[in-house]
Amino acid sequence: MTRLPILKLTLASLAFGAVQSVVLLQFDWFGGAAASAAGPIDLLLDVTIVVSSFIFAICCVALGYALIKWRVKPGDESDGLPIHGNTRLEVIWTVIPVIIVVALAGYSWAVLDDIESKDADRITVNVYSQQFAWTFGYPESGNKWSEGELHVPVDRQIDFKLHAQDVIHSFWVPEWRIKKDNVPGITTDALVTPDKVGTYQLICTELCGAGHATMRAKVVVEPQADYDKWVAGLEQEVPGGLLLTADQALEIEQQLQEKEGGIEGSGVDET
Ligand SMILES: [Cu+2]
Repeated sequence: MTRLPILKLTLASLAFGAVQSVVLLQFDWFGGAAASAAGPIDLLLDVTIVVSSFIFAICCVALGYALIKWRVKPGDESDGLPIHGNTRLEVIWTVIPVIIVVALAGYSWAVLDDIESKDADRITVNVYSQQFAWTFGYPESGNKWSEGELHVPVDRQIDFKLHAQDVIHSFWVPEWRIKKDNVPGITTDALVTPDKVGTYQLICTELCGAGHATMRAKVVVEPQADYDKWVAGLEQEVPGGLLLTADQALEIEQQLQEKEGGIEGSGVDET
């Protein structure tokens, strides 16, 4: 049996992996960054790209070497070797990927734990989503609300409480990186600390119906003083119906019907 040129294969894999990493890291995968979570998340992605590049390189070099080295000779009609298995090889190619996956999972966990830690001075903003519009409630400012336009102060952690009035929607401002589903019947949280003043777009990223592509809202990140002034200028309070989840609204409607109509309201037999 021929011995493998381990040194050459290793060098080829390292070279291929390094070139691929350098090429892939040139792309601006996520675009502009405007929240404190963007740095750690982008670094995590870069590390994953580099690790994946070297794994891909090892596979390609091994496959390429085997294809060239053990290519069948012209006229060779014989069978291949009756190889049954190789326990040592199988242990190695199980243990190494497990170590890599566990390490990356641990790193991801640490990043998530870091970006989801709550600041003491965070503010809460309610996000209401429905086909096909976004509205926002500011519970710490007299429960005022704005339609289609979200304002938040810069360098302050915002605890977005996400609500859905009809179907599942998803809250995503690309520059903030965080993306979270709005689910009917429950309230989900997204913690974001915007760190750059500017105007961004909130995009629904859950296919929610015919108008999904148009389901966007303007996001304005501004200094605290400007934010305070803007919220103070809002006139309307959050309408009662929006404060309810779709299930709660349905329950109340049913209760009202039962009170009003007796038998016809409840429909089902009551014996
Ligand atoms: Cu939507």
